[in-house]
Amino acid sequence: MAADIHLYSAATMNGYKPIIFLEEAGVSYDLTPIDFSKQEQKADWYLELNPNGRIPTIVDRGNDDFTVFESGAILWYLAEKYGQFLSDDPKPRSETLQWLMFQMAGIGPMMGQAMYFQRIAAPNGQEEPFSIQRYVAESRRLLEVLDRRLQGRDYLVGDAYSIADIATYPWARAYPWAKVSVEGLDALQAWFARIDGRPAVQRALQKPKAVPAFWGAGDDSAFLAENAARFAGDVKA
Ligand SMILES: N[C@@H](CCC(=O)N[C@@H](CS)C(=O)NCC(=O)O)C(=O)O
Repeated sequence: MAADIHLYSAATMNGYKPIIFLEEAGVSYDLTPIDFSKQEQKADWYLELNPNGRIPTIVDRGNDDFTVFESGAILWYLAEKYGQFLSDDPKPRSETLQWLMFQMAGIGPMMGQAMYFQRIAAPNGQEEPFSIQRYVAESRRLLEVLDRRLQGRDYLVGDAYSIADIATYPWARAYPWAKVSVEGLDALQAWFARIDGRPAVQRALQKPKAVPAFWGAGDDSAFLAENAARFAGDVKA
């Protein structure tokens, strides 16, 4: 029998989030990797599932093929479906959703732009120091907010690992890829180590493929070239 959840994803910060959830929850799922080099995320069949033409997306075969896009909404949906990683108690539930929104509206977009201007624009001949400075400084500020929140706490909402941690970890942990310093952010670094140590997270980060360069490991030159080439069309002549 097919698994309920059919996930369309790729090896990116947003793409890893539902994979981490599903590995942590220990439920079976089917994963279809979306190949950006073939622009599969813009294909008509995919746009029927995700009008934004981006990953990730889930289809819940166990719920009339109900489709969910936007990684934060996907985590929320999965948390409710499987009754995991989101408290039923109104206050911790609201706190979890607050930190989930903080990731979706802050950490993700800002670190994403820090990555874009340093890892994609610059190698394509568009060095923009003003943009780099803006997004790196804002990313660092947001990581300091996380660090303050994590002082005296194991996870973003008290002692319980939640969808707020699952959403935030891939972005914040990719600070080497975004070239944002975490120096002096001891509580944040301890939280990284705590989540790095979760076997489900390590399994998830191998799917659909491992990208050691995100986490500051391994030689990133091949990945950097491949990634920059994918966006070369963004550069105006
Ligand atoms: N807010 C969306 C962002 C999704 C997103 O930006 N996905 C990227 C990968 S991390 C993507 O699909 N990029 C391909 C493209 O832009 O065509 C979410 O959280 O799901």
